[in-house]
Amino acid sequence: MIQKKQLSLLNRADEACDLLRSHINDQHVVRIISHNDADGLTSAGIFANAISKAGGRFHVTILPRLRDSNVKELNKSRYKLFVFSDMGSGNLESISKLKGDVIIADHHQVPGDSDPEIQSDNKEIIHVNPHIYDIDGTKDVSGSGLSYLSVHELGYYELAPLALVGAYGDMQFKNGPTGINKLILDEATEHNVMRIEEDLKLAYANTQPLKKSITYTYTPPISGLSGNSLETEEFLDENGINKNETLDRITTDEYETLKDKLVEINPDIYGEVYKINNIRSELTNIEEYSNLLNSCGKNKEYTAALSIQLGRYEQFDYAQNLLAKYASTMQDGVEWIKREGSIQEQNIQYIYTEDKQQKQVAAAVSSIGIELGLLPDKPILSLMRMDNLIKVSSRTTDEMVERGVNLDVIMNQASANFNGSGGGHNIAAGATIPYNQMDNFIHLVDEMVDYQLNHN
Ligand SMILES: [Mn+2]
Repeated sequence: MIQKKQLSLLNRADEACDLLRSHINDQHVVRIISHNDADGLTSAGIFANAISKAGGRFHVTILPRLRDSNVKELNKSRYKLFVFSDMGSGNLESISKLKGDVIIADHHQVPGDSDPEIQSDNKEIIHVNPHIYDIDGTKDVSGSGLSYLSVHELGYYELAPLALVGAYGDMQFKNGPTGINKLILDEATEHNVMRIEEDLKLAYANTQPLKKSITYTYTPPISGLSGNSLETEEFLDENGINKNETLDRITTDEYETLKDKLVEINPDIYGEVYKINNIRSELTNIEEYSNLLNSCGKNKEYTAALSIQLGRYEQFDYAQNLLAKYASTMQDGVEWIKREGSIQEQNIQYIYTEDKQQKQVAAAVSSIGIELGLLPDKPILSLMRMDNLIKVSSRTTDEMVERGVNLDVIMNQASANFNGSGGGHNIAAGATIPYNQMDNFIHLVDEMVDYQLNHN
């Protein structure tokens, strides 16, 4: 059943598709600007695929963050259509000054002081954002989902999996797909481009041997094994399971034993898994595909990330190596959290690093630390030093959001207080602040969380 507000969003996305189609027909090169995480990369991948399938041309730029200066820079080029995906809703003012039509497919919250229904006299701006229609952009649809909706009328159902790969990357699948994500999944299974299977939810199931795959599985956590390589090897040996094979290569007996033993530890480890049909085995699992793109993004290998999505695999082995490295960096990060924990304030906690490897995974391991019970269940800041700036990534849990915590608001307001900038989602948001204001920032965030918890 499609709800009325969902229908309004779908209609807005159809307007975006009409605009896109008219520019493709006029043979304009479409300028795509997207985010550097798995969601942003699949957003760009969806637009790029759809445009090339429709016979058009595109030019993609991937950015870690969209600044007004990036938008201004775009005005120097003579593109007739700009597409901002997984970003843009925070830069409506500067985007409205672009000399060309615009599609924004973004699920980030629109800052309170700007009008989401932005219009311009001499061009079209189509803003496809779930928050305009009171749809939860944190859980129910991602940037890639909105990008998929924005090319939906063209009928390329084979792009639906990318929408779910992106949603997974933005951690929207914790309790299975909901809202628009569920609509997209249903459509994907109807058109046979995806299937739902009951399986073990192990990370890297198709590419890493079980001894690593189990160690690297953090969601859902496997108590005693997640993040523990020695214990995982012992566990597999004791149960007579080949630790050097991937999950899809062990015998049926081994699989059944493994399933029984893991379900004893955490029943959530077995359940619905969403798989892509007609694709090379390494990309079958949306989780693994998402991790692959994410590790390309972390290493600024945007061309590899895009060409894989376009079905060109020249850089595939290279990307797989990045993924394996990323997985082991994550594991080192979990060890780091186990060893050092976090620093406690009244209402929040934080970790701080200047190390290049740790910076890559700080935000992710801060969430994993809470999930594995290594850290308390308070909002967490990962503070990463970049010369005289601090890059902040904040994460919290569904429970804290229900109790009133909104990290989007906090990162936006607290950073503005120190001449920084920030924003994102209620459950996860980021900011950049001057290094010499770090302590003040931490204290302000601590007070703001206290306020949100007690005034909601
Ligand atoms: Mn996103």
